Amino acid sequence: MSQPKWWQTAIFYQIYPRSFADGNSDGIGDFKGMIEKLDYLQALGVTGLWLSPHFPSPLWDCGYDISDYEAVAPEYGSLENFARFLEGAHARGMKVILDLVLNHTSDQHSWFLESKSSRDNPKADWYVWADTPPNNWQSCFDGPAWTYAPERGQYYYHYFMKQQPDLNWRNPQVKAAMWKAVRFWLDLGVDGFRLDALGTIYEDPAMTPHSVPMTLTELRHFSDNAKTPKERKLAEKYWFDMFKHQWGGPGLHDLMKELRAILDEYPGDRMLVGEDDNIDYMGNGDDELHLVFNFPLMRTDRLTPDWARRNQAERLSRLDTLQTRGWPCNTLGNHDSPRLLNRYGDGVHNLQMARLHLALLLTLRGTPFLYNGEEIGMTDLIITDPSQLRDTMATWYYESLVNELKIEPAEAALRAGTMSRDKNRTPMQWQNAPNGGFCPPGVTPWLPVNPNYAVGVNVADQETDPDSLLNFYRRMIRVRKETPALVAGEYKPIHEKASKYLAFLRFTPEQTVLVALNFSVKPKRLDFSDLGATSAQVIFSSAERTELPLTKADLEPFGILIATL
Ligand code: TEU
Ligand code: CA
Repeated sequence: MSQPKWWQTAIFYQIYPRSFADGNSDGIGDFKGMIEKLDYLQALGVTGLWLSPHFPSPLWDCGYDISDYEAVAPEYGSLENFARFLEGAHARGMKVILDLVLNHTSDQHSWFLESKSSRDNPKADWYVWADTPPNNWQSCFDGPAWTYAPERGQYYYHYFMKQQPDLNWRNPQVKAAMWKAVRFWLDLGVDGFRLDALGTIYEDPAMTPHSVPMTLTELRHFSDNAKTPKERKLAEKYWFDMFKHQWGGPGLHDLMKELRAILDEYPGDRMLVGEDDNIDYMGNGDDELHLVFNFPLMRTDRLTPDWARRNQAERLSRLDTLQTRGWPCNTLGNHDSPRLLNRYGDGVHNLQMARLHLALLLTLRGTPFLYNGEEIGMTDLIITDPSQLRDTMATWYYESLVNELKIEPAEAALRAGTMSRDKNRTPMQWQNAPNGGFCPPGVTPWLPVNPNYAVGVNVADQETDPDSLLNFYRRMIRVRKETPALVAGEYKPIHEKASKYLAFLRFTPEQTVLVALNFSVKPKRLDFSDLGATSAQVIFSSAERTELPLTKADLEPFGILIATL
C-alpha cells in the first residue's frame, strides 16, 4: 500500500459538544471545556476528532437543525474559541472534522424565514414547496413530511422534524450558499466533514407515495412490539418501504464529486466521511467520499464471530471492486445509537465484552470511530420523565402514543425514554463528584448525568486504576498505532468454521499478526499450528503471558490475543 493517508491511519473519536466538557459552569459543554480536555484526548491516543454540530441552533434536534452555517453556537463560545480548539488539536497531532448537515436547515434559518415569507422572494425556491401534500410521505421524526406554512399558504417538505425543512438541492443557489459555508471552515483549517444523512438530500422527483398501511406512530409502535423474527422482518420492510422514495434520489454522485473537488483544492488531504453505508457514494474510491461507515456491522443485538466474518467478507470484497480500492471505516456507536456496553452486552459480562468489542474494532482493517464516553464504560440512562427529554423525536413519540394510540402515560414515558437518543448523550463523567464533575454542584446540566459516575464510571477514578476500561482503551489504541499490520495490513480470516472465537491474520510484506478473540464465556484452547509457526510473540493479551505456544493457545472467556508470527 502506498504511503497511507492520515485518515486511513487515524483513530477517530466523536465529541458531542453539548455533553463533553463544560468550561464555564453553565451545565452545557463548550469549546473552553473541550480545550481543557485536549491533553486527555491526546493521552487516550486518538488522532482524529469528529465534532457533532457546534453551529447556532434552536435545538429542536440538538444542533442538527442549524440556523447559521458560518458561526459557533453562543453557548459553545466564539469563533475565536473554536480556532483555539482547532489549533490545540493540531498542535497535539489530532485532526478535526465537522458535522456538515446538507439536507436541511433549521426553520429559524434566515434562508427559510425568507423563503416561507411569500411565493416570489429571492429564496422562494430554496426549499421544497407544494400547494397541497403531493403524497403520503412521512417524516422519520414527527408524522407527515408536509407541514403547512400559513405565511405562504403552501406546504413544505421535511424528511426529519418540521423544524428541519429540506433544502431544494436542485437549485444552484442553494449549492452555492452551502459550498460557501464549506469553504469558510476549510479556510479556517478544518480537516474535513462528516456528511449528515446525505442519502436524504435528493427525493424521488416523481414524488411516488409509499405503500405502508400505517402512520409513522403506528409503525414505531409496531416496531416497539415486534418480538418474533417474522414481525421484526416485517417492521424492517415497512421502515424501508415507507421511506425508500425519500432518499437516494438521482443527483447525489454529481453533488459529491463537486464537493470532493472543493476539498481537493485544499492542502492536507481534507476528508469526507458520509453518514451512510452505501459504498457507491465513494465513487471510484477516489472521486467522491473518502469513507462511508460500516453500519451493517452494528445492525445486530449480538456481535458474534460469524456475524463479524460475514460482515467483513461482504464489506471488504465490495470495497475491493472500486477502481482505487476503497478504504473501510468501522464503528460500534455514536450519538444516535444505544451505548455499546448496553447494546452488545449480555447483561452479565458487559465490561469484558466491551473490551472484546473494542479489540475487534481496533484490529479490523479500516479507520475506527469511537464515541465519547465509551472509553470509561458509560451506559444508557433511560429518562422516564418526558419533561426531561431533549430529543424531540422522543417527546413527539410520547405525545403521539398517549394522544393517538391512547397508551397509558407511564408506559408511553418508558417507551419514549427507551427510544430517545438522550439516553446515549448524557454528559461525560469526569469525576466521582456531583454531576459527575461535568458541571459544579448546584448547576443543572442540560441532560441528567448517569448516577453511575459514583461507582467508578468516571475518568478520574479510572485514570489511576491500571486495570480500568480507560487504561485498557489506552493500551489497545497504542497497540493498534504501533503495529503496522493492524494499521494498513491485509485481512485474512482463518478457522472460519469456529463459532465461538474469531481468528484472522493482518499482514503487510514486513509483518504478520494473528488476532484471536474468544466471544464465548468458556475458556478455549486453540491450535494454530496450521499457520506453519510453532510460537509467536505476544503483543497484546488479556491474560498474563509473554510467549505463545501456537499449538496450545489458551484463551480465557472473552479473551483477546494479538501476536506477531
Ligand atoms: O441521522 C440520520 C439518520 O440516520 C436518522 O434518521 C437516524 O436514523 C435517527 O437519528 C434515529 O436513530 C442524522 C444525525 O446523526 C441525527 O442525529 C439527526 O437527528 C439526523 O441526521 C437529522 O439531522
Ligand atoms: Ca432532502
